[in-house]
Amino acid sequence: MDGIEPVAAALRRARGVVVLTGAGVSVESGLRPFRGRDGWWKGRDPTTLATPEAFEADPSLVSEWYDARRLAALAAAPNPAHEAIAELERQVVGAGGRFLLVTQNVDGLHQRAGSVRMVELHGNLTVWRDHRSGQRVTPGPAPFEAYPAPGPDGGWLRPDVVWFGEFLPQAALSAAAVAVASCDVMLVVGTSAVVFPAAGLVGQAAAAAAVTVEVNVEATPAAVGHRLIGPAGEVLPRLVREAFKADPR
Ligand code: BV8
Repeated sequence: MDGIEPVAAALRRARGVVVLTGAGVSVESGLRPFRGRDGWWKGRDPTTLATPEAFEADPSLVSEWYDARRLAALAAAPNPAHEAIAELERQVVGAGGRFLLVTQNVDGLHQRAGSVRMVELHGNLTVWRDHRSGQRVTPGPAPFEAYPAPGPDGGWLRPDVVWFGEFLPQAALSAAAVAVASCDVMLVVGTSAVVFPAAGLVGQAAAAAAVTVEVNVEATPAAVGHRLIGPAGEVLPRLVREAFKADPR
């Protein structure tokens, strides 16, 4: 693949690496992307469902959609892209460098692949909360018996994710901004780069003179210095092998 060597060399030299991921990194695990027809569910566009207004208007439909995604995530397995990112973390940290994975994904697959130094900007599907009290619960592996499911404090259960118009968890966003401000390389993997403030991190990395690299099956609006076009499950293992001559587990 053309262009992989300069990126591998930059990773080898890097003292600080940030990886920003989106739904595309989980496509090869069989999970749907968020945008495009592949992401639609029962004829509905996800961007019209991932809002507090949609939940208030139709709590049954929105919670059924999220429960289907929760069960799909639990049934899915990390793919070579997730594993390569976990290996990259081990290589960078093992060489005394700083590493942070910043994911927009809510499926928990990065953690299951072994990523440790990471933040979830948009929450996590496997945790739900009472929409009135905020009391969190972790539902079992079976589907909810009713939609919306009753919460522990009399409200409806909603997924513990960040909907459009809701604020991101401040600690996660701050950790991401700090890591980006001092990174040498930022990989932008499997994201359409249109959702803020996550997408804004790419410009912040470029402003910090980092080498910015997109890994995607197509070019996106992300203003990066390098583009490695191809499925993340193929590109990332090759990139990590090339950079560290190590085989991701
Ligand atoms: C907020 C919930 C303060 C969980 C999601 C500044 C400018 C403009 C707009 C705004 C701004 N600030 C705030 C906004 C508004 C809004 C926003 O950004 N709107 C956009 C659409 C214009 N942002 C917010 O509301 C955020 N909150 O800022 O609070 C505030 C409050 C009130 C008023 C103003 C400000 C909250 C954002 C979070 C929203 N919640 N999801 C869930 O259901 O999952 S975001 C949603 O999009 C998903 O979580 C997803 O993570 C995220 C990004 O999508 P992607 O991950 O990129 O996925 P997508 O399908 O789009 O793309 C997949 C990519 O993978 C594609 O490029 C594809 O080519 C590629 N691909 C496919 N296969 C592969 C692959 N790549 C590699 N390998 C493959 N095999």
